[in-house]
Amino acid sequence: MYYHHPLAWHDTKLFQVVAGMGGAASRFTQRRVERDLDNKVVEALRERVRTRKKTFKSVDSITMRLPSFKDGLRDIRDIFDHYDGDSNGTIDKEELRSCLRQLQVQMSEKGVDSVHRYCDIDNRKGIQFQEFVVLLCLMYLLFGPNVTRQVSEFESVKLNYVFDELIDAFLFFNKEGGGKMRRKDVTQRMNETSHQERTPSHITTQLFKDMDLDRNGKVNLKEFLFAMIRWAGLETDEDDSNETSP
Ligand SMILES: [Ca+2]
Ligand SMILES: [Ca+2]
Ligand SMILES: [Ca+2]
Repeated sequence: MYYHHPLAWHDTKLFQVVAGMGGAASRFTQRRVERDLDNKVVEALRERVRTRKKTFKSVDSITMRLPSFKDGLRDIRDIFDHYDGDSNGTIDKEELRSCLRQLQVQMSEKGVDSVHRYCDIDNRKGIQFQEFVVLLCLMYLLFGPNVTRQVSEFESVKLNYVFDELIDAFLFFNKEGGGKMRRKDVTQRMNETSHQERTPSHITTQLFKDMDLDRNGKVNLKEFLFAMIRWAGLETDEDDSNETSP
């Protein structure tokens, strides 16, 4: 037997296990945050399916709206710039906190952190402009039209209309509002309304891949919105197309 100095315990197996738990715990928290917000979104989507008339009848009718999405969403640039206090092109947690406070979204500190993490979709840390658009649209879905009050009344009406259409575009593919679009939903919807020939499967496959950012075989609303915003061509000066994943 030899004496173990307490400080030497960081060499032990147990220490490695305990230290490793930090990472596991944060991954666990991340998954829980993701799931909690996904569930809230699904609740709101289902409510919407129950209470609203359908907006879109075909994929074409959605595609045709892309230019007007772009036009409508441009106004968000001003909101983004306003809350990006240090003008570094990224909304950090502190900036998001003050943003949501001013948009009168009632949320705990933890809630804000969750939303910040949830909407950090790409590989650049923090919330960049396109992610901010997704974030506002989700807040609109969860907290109602007051979220856009910061812009002028006219712009706010316009913006809410665009958000409604974007969410309804998702519901075109996700009819029940279950929150998870699968590849077969895309294939099915793209072919049932097309007057032309079937869309080749490699195209629908690629389309789905472009949307399914975490590659889990399902596209949720935030992934869908992020894709729509990119397709609408809503980019910032410093954003360019090379940031999309290969
Ligand atoms: Ca900033
Ligand atoms: Ca980001
Ligand atoms: Ca996914």
